[in-house]
Amino acid sequence: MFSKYIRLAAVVGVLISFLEAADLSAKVTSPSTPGTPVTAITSAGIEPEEIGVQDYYIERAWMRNWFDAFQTCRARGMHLMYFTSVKEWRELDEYLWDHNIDDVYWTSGTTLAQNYNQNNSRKFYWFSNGKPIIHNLWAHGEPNNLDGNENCVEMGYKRQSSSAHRLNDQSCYTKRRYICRKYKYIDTARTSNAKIRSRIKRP
Ligand SMILES: [Ca+2]
Repeated sequence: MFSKYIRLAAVVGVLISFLEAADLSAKVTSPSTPGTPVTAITSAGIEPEEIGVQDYYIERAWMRNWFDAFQTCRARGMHLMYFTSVKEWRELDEYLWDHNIDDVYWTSGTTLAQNYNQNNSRKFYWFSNGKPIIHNLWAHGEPNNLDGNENCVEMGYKRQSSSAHRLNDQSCYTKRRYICRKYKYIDTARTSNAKIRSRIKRP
């Protein structure tokens, strides 16, 4: 009689072991979500700063490669930095110095979509608005395509007390801080020049 119970217990034990093994196997072989889970980047807590007549977000903490910086700005409803005039560049340049937050920042300038591997015909564009970089904002001796690998545009690499944050071509995988630009509609017919001037910081 007892041997019958012992055999029954043994069978139950084997069955439990089998189920545990099957469960473990299921955990190991269950399909995982492709890619690495990431925390969504949102505009929450992001406060753009008004500089001149534009709004910018100046990243003070995180450093990212150019692609990551571009994507992060878009995720926040903004665009990686671009300039439409020398005046815009100068206003931002002065703001960074005046607020002691100057660093090296990614802009959306790039030659990746052009003949970037041909040094004698390299053309740079603002990737955020598709316009060519026509203003001479380059630092002295730049763009120099060092090691044939500098296809993205940063500002501030050779910064000095004057003409601080000029442009430099840099490897797109270098990690930098970055500046996002928030599209701001300006009704020029309604906004007087006096009002614009009053909002532009003067040294
Ligand atoms: Ca360079």
